[in-house]
Amino acid sequence: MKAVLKDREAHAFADLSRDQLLAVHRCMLLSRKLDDKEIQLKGQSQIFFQISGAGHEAVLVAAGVTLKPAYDWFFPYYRDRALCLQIGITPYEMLLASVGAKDDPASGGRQMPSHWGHPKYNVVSGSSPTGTQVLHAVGAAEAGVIYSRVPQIPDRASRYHEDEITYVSLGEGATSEGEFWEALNVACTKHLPVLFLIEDNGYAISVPVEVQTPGGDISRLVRGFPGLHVDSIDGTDFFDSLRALREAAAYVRARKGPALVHARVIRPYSHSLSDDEKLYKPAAEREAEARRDPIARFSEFLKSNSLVTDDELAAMAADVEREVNEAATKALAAAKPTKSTAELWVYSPDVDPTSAAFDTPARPEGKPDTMVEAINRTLKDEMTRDPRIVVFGEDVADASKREALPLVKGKGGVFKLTHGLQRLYGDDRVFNSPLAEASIVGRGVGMATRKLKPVVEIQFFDYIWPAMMQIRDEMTMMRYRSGNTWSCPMVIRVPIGGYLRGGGPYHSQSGESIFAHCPGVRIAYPSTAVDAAGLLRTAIRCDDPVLFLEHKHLYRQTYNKGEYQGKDFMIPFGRASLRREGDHVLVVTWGALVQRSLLAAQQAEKDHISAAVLDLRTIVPYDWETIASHVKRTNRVVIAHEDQVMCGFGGEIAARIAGELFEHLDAPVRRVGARNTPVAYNPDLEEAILPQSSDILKAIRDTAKY
Ligand SMILES: Cc1ncc(C[n+]2csc(CCOP(=O)(O)OP(=O)(O)O)c2C)c(N)n1
Repeated sequence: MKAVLKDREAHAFADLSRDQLLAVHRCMLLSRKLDDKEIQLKGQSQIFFQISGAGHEAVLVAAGVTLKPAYDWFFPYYRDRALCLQIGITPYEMLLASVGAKDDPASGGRQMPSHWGHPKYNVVSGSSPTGTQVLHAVGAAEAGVIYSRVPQIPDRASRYHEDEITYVSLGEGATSEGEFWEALNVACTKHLPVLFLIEDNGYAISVPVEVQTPGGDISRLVRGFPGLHVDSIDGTDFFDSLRALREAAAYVRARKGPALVHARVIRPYSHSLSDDEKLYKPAAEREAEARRDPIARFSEFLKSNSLVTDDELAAMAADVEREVNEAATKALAAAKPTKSTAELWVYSPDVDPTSAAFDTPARPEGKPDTMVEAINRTLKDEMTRDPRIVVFGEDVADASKREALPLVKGKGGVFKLTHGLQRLYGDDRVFNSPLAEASIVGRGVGMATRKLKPVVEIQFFDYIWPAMMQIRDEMTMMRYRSGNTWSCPMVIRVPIGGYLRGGGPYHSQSGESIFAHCPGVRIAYPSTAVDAAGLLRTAIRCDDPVLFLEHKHLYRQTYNKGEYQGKDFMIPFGRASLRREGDHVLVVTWGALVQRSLLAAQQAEKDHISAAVLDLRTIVPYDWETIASHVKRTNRVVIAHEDQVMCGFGGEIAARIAGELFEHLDAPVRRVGARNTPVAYNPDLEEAILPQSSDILKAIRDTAKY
């Protein structure tokens, strides 16, 4: 049959053959029927969650037709079923996710269905927080640019394409998240090849767009972003969508900058099965939406242009139905993950940072370094060794203005830890970020999924909180939720802690226990220059995300200086260091409390109490075996940390000692830590709030009395 395209927009796309147009229709139908099938299965309790892509199909198939799977990169949100079908994910694979099957390629039964992921097509695992994915997309796009600019990366040719696009989608509601604006900020500042698709169905659950967005029109708001190509379309119209996406993609492929397509769509199936839109959407509005149904519109187009008959459409629907039913039957019978596999993929199954491979010999080089010098040297040596390492954060570069660099000494971080890195490794690998912590971590996640090795800096622990969502819900969970198909090994270096005499509530915080509560991250907390170098190298070379906590007060002390132990010196994680021998009491400690514990132990000696001091060095994992072996010997234990006693990490250790070593205890486990207040500015108040040597000494004496 010859296509007779009467429709004005359709004329512009006569390059699509009849077969291609029918395939577009079939894909939309398949997407809708899969939603219907899932709804049925959920009603039968055969699956456990459903969220539909109904009403979004036209713009998504247009995106799928435009973009290139396994070439471009995809960060789709949960409505993007039609896109994922179009780029190659099969109905069976989708339904494997619905039933939580072992071989679900998106997650192995870890993540809800419709949270797409498929390594074969460069579809990076999605999470559920609205909007986090936009920063990953920016990082992934940046990774492509970095691969194109850093010729030292040996296998870079296989890792990027000169004209690749990173696609990311989100609802109009999610554009209210700060992360969306952080992403646009970076994408436009760096002219990154990102294609943002905003699927505006008018509601975020029950909240209408006018309440969400000033003027109710997101594309109007973003038109002022320099270099951003913006288009606003009816996303229920396949041809308008295809035109807009092709133009946007051409703009991005030509490296003119990022693009944003704002597509107005409909949402006929309520937000999810837990929502009933009749509660807040009047019947007339629902009827008006129904008239814009993209599938009905497209079949009308096909019929009115004599491209298909009613019988052919019915046959296509029956064929789709058959395909969906067959896939469902097969998926329902698929193997489920066994309970014994519940803990798989929290951490890398391939690289174990506690293993002997990370126990490399020390080869002392030169005079003692401070912790600052030790970290700086380690960063330099590792960046020389591995050109995939990129360093960014606030103020980490020497000077962002290239013309200034030869004229100045360089900043290199507010504490100078990254000084000289930009000069040595160039501004593609060492650069300042905007003042936006979520974007620092989120971009790192995106880069790491593409196998760069981000070593980012959060300027102060006190300001890590905007990045908490990215740390807790993204960085630490990427491997687990994707069934080990995606991972984001990266390092977040964070200056932490107080004792600054004037640091106040916002430059003195501790809080490692908060992150120890996030499965998937490793936490290192060195107290000496030598440990800082050895643990940082392990952090960089390991395959898991690492929070590397650097105590500001320890940066430039003389008591913890040490010789640089060479370019390959590593300390395995989970290996405590006995800083002082002792028979009567064991002090378990870390960070700035190590020195205070040593001083307390010296004092206790005068009372003939022999106290051992054990520096944990890493919090996750922590060295339980060594703690246990010393507790069995001393039968008395004090746990001393800078963080508040209330919910500090000492509580975890104390509970475990009480639970597993009760028979070996001759005294109650004592904890020493900060009072349950913020850290005050006035030095006397600070001293009263943070734990001092005298507090540890008192605990040692009290414990020794038993
Ligand atoms: C950070 C975060 N807050 C709240 C939620 C709960 N939630 C899930 S979807 C949703 C609405 C999203 O609306 P929109 O971005 O417009 O996308 P739509 O679902 O309408 O396609 C909300 C509030 C969430 N998942 N993540």
